[in-house]
Amino acid sequence: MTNWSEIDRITKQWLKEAGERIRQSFSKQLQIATKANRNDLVTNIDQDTEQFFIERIRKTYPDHKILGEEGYGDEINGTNGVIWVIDPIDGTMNFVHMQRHFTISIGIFEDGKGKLAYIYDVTNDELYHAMNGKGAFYNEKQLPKFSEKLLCDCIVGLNAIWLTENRRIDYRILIPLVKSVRGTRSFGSAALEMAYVATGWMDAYISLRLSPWDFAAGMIIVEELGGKATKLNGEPLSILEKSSVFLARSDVHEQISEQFLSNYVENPMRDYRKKR
Ligand code: 2AM
Ligand code: CA
Ligand code: CA
Ligand code: CA
Repeated sequence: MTNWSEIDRITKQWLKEAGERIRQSFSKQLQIATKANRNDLVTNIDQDTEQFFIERIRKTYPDHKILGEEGYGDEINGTNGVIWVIDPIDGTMNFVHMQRHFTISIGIFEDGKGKLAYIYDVTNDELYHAMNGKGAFYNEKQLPKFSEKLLCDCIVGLNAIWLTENRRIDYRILIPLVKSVRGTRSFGSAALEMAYVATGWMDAYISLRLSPWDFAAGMIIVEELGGKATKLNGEPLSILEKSSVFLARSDVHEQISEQFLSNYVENPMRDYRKKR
């Protein structure tokens, strides 16, 4: 039997240690490279942080598998067993430009079911976390389950890029939504924005293209609170594929789906596993 409390304790310790290393790096010269395009950044700290976790997981839990953005983990072809889904720095552009508003995001799954989740705001030393069946927390404080809310009182996390011509969605689909809600926000770290939905600081988050390491932790935390995390067409998310992501308290999820997303069609995205 997997000892989740023990894994929870040790992961929190590792997060504090990795966070301290990252904060130390603020005073050092970064090595910055680009990936798919000139705005898609990666630094030596993204890579070091992923390796930091992978070394420790492999040593402590040799039978666990790891899916990490920077590719030092395992090739994952199915959801059997325990899988750690890790984004060592979510919001690399924020990390490079602002030294804030970025997180370490970790979701841990067993046979496809979300068990533990961590979104660690490194600069503020704040941890959003959840254990399946045991609740979701902001630092030590337990978060309340979601209550109902009117759409006109909602703040939605949404990147302005999805309101310009793009390959993933007819940008006109989201305009009426933007007009109907109280406001929109874009913080540049998908995981952090999902954490803000969990705390109730925002009410929904939409992205048209995320990878499993972007949404793994946020999905577990929001579902633990009775919220919904799906693709924009309502289909379930999978840690084996990239997709759109739509996460919200459940009544808001329902209202937005019915009123604004019925014309949305999801195009399958290139398998992230074939990119490496
Ligand atoms: P990242 O910083 O780990 O790459 C902001 O753009 C959010 O979208 C971040 O959470 C970022 O994660 C994520 N994202 C996913 N794919 C991206 C890409 N190709 N380029 C930039 N950001 C991406
Ligand atoms: Ca990245
Ligand atoms: Ca990310
Ligand atoms: Ca990242």
